[in-house]
Amino acid sequence: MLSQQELKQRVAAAAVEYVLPFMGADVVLGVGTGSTADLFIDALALHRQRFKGAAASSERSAARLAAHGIKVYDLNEVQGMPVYVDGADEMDAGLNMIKGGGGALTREKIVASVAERFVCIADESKLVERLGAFPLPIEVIPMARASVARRLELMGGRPQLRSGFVTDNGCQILDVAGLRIDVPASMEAEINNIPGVVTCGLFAIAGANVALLATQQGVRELR
Ligand code: ABF
Repeated sequence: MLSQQELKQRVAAAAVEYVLPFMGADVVLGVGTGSTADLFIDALALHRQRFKGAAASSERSAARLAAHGIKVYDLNEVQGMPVYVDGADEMDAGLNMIKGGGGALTREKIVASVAERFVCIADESKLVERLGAFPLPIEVIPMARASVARRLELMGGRPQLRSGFVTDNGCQILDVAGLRIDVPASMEAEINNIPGVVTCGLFAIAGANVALLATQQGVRELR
């Protein structure tokens, strides 16, 4: 029986294999945030001579990349990337995701938006029938925290401030339990429109293009 850590290690290695053909001297790779993304960064480092550098979705990932000698680019210096590799907190069969457990959802969504394809790497525990068991992270402008929370309660949610946490962008996060997410893209659009919301942790309007899922029987590729 493989542990969750071993499953994450296997999917991180599989992600490097997946990315190899996209590498090149002028290629910048998009890199996500989280414990699985950390293992991907560690595995990617062995191939750092094969690509130009990386754009990171958090200061945490930027530091890890730099520590491996991988050049980290400001996204403003990057016109395009063939691939963005990142984890998720939940994913459904349509490759819609809930992300943001690590608090990096805004930069994750930004960097992902610049890449041609989003490769989600996860262990099998992340695949769910319907999104929402994991409280939905929403990054908010601090002055709008209470007003956004009231709107989310009207939607059936139970918002909780992630206490003592400030994002890389100087904002705060509401973790919202209890939302009934029947159509992820519709709810993402609705929440995006609440004044004061910076980023909704639903990645459905633009979900993953490919998912590599580590299972006890090996790594599955979902499209
Ligand atoms: C990141 O991956 C975050 O959005 C999310 O919180 C995190 C969870 O993945 P892991 O289980 O790998 O830490 O993209």
